[in-house]
Amino acid sequence: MKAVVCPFCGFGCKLLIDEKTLRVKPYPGEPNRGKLCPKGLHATEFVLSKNRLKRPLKRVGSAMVPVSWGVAIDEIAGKLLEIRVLYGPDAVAFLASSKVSNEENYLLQKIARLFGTNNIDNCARLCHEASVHALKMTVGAGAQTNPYGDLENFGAILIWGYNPAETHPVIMDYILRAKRKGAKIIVVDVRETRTMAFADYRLVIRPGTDIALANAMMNVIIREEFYDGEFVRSRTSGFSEVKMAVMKYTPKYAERITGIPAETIEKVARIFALAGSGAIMWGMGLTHHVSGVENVLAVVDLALLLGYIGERGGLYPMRGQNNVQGAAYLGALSEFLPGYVPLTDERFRKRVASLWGVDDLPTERGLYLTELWEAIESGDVRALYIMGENPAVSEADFAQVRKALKKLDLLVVQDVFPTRTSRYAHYLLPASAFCEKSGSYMNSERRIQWSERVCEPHADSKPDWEILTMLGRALGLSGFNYSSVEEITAEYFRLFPELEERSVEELKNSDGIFLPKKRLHTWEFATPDGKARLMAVEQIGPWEVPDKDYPFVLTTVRLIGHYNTGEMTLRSPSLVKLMGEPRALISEKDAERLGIADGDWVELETRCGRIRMRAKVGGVPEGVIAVPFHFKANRLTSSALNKAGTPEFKFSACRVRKVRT
Ligand SMILES: Nc1nc2c(c(=O)[nH]1)N[C@H]1C(S)=C(S)[C@@H](COP(=O)(O)OP(=O)(O)OC[C@H]3O[C@@H](n4cnc5c(=O)[nH]c(N)nc54)[C@H](O)[C@@H]3O)O[C@H]1N2
Ligand SMILES: Nc1nc2c(c(=O)[nH]1)N[C@H]1C(S)=C(S)[C@@H](COP(=O)(O)OP(=O)(O)OC[C@H]3O[C@@H](n4cnc5c(=O)[nH]c(N)nc54)[C@H](O)[C@@H]3O)O[C@H]1N2
Ligand code: SF4
Ligand SMILES: [Mo]
Repeated sequence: MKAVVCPFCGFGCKLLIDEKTLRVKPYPGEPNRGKLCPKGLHATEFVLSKNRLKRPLKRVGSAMVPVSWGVAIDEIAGKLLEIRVLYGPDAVAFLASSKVSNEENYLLQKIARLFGTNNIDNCARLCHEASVHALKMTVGAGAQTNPYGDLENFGAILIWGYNPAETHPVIMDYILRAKRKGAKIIVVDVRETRTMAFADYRLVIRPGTDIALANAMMNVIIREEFYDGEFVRSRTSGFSEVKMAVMKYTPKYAERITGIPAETIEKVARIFALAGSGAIMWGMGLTHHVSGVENVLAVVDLALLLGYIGERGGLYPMRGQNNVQGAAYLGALSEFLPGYVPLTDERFRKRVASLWGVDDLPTERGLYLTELWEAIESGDVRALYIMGENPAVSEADFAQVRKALKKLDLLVVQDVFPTRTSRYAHYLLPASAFCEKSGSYMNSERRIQWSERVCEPHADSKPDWEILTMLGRALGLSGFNYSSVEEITAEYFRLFPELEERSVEELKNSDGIFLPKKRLHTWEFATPDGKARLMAVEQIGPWEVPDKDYPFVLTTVRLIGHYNTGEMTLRSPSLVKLMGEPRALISEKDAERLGIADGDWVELETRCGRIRMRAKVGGVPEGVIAVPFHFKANRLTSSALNKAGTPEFKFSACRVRKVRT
């Protein structure tokens, strides 16, 4: 049996995989403590799929023909260098992957920066980047503050725009243990989620009105003097601005905006404040809005007012993909160096440069993943190298993305499968799957875990780090002589003072290492003055509001057995069987008015496009339609971005009609 990090969600379970049968059992130790969800249990099925990419392919006319690794890598490097000569390094962009290891993300961002550009990003941009920005502004570090285990010690858990019963099922075990010990569970969502079934208080809120609710809770907490005065005085700044800002958000005022009764707001504010300790866990219901950064600021303010930090509480922006935290920490973001260090931090930048054998690195922020498509349209970006991302499905308004992908002079896709994105590729490179390689991954609680290799790479595929080592060498970059993944691990350990004394062996023989440490901000915040900054925010509306032509609010959600763009889970027979056909949720009242019965086909249309699927009646309030995102939802969503560059996936004006098909 080998211990392997689950290739799906950011909770970061470990799987025990049998080398001969590839059967999966749960790892008994931390963090999953003998538990797995259906995706983890069936994680090796996609590895055995007949659809796997077998060898490098190159476009010749409309066909993809096999080529050797040597030819593929040399030609790709040659074209990248040619584009750099003609248009400069910023005409090339790289997308790293939250699905691959720390080492592999580290290598791709190293290639990008040594090549001369900060155009390196990953799907964190589509996900929790708003949380990263808000946390940087307030507490100084853009990550979850406490380990999962702390949840069991808190008096209340506020779960906001987050549905872990489907998206991080194993963390429900921690949440339910906390509940058994007496913690009050409060859930805020725009619909009745599976998670709500376990809650003591269920708040169904109007989409996009979360700031009004958070401000109203703070209004009650300040008015009734339930906040932690000592903590606010000694460890934060900005209290008077927040106090002023929330004054007008009385529960009555917030009721009109959020649809939640004033008495409920009051009650929940008191329960959360009087619990004495508490966690706020949040997900895409907060970040996927044009107000994403401000939404997160509002809930962080709420926690800070109560002093819910350190032993007394935690901020849990629950990370999505199995290595999204690692990809970001290792520098695969266009505005940060490794460790979320700003590009303008000259001392650190020069230190990284000297480790890589050069004088300096580019300092100007690169393009966000979500800004690429316009830059391709305008001719500013000519080449795109994508490792393990599927933007032709995962990006908002994907018709625009697909149009842009067609315009590229060079598109390289490195994936385990042919994908919707790889249809536009000039070169398609077969990557080995998670259990065919070893390396380290970082989960949502910032625990770095080692993942062992279980079996040989499929056909002529190669682990991503090997492909990138070849690419780095072909580009003539210095220091790309790695002959084992451990050499790369040891190199990235040198970037972080907390890891300098730790060894790869120690990582391999433990339940993981927390970076920078288990619990953040217990005594001091990571800000320049050591204090947290409370940031007053006002309710902000969506980019487009429903009107008479598009009267519904469309939101997009996740289902337990489907994963993101479906490339992996739709190739797992057990999961496909478990899940059945996707449905669009519509309320009983709306369905009745439009003559829609359970299972009828409906057409959903927004200003971006239209799709057809079967309807499921119930589970959402009047005026809201919820569609699983894993299929074609992004034909509908708008590409309006928030301050962190994340699209408004959770709010589009939409119309619905019954159709015959
Ligand atoms: N099974 C499964 N698990 C996954 C994934 C998957 O695809 N499938 N993906 C992984 C990834 S990448 C991520 S980022 C995480 C995401 O995990 P979650 O954040 O839990 O996922 P979502 O279902 O996208 O959104 C959460 C909730 O936000 C609610 N919501 C929508 N709009 C609003 C709003 O305006 N306000 C509030 N308060 N709530 C709102 C939705 O109804 C939904 O229940 O899951 C990870 N785990
Ligand atoms: N409407 C709507 N859109 C959304 C969201 C939403 O809630 N609603 N959520 C957004 C969020 S939170 C996210 S994170 C994004 C996710 O967006 P993506 O990251 O684009 O989606 P994935 O399906 O996770 O794509 C991962 C790809 O990596 C490949 N892969 C897997 N393992 C490996 C490997 O070892 N090596 C290589 N090279 N490739 C590998 C898979 O085959 C797949 O093609 O989607 C976003 N889009
Ligand atoms: S909870 Fe997440 S990490 Fe654990 S088995 Fe399920 S998908 Fe994998
Ligand atoms: Mo995500």
